[in-house]
Amino acid sequence: SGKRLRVLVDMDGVLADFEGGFLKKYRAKYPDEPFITLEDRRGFWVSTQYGELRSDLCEKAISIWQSKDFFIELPPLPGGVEAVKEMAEMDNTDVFICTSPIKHYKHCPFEKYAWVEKHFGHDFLEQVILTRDKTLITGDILIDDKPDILGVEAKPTWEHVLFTACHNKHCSMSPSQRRLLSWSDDWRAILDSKRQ
Ligand code: UMP
Repeated sequence: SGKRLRVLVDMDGVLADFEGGFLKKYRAKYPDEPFITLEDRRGFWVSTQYGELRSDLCEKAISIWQSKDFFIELPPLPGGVEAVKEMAEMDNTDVFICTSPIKHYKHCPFEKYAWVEKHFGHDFLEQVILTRDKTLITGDILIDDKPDILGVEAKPTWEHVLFTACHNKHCSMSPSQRRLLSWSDDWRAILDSKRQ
């Protein structure tokens, strides 16, 4: 009690189904090329694993998320939008969507704002943080599916709660690190544990 809780929520792989959206559009554009099922995904970087499958598939994978309408058409992950809306309505709680745009900026940053407007409404654009370095952003919790979140700040203020995704479910973790298995998992208990 006393102090407000600041929750940072990642977008791709946490609120928006980047992996599912990628695989569907990759298979539609390259029906005769090999692909990696979600069950076989390992490592955060899709492009790296496709490049290991066959070197030219790295750039074919990248072409998918650089295309117009990729980010805006990502389906929401189950329960995510509802959970963030509920969080935002909680007393003494500030929620921000904290997401890293790709450097091919023609469509991605625009479509990330458009996705938030589509699923949360125009007013929620106030809560969007686009940054390539999440260690610079202060908060109590960062819910993110990327196992290693690094940047110029060696000691970020937030506790990283790893959101389980197809690419990280086999990752070993330090005993102190916590996971959120899905939006059906007890995210309210994780927030409450930080309120003291
Ligand atoms: N991304 C890549 N290459 C990949 C996988 C994802 O560039 O192989 C992009 C998509 C997102 C960003 O814009 O990286 C990940 O952002 P965060 O989930 O870390 O916010």
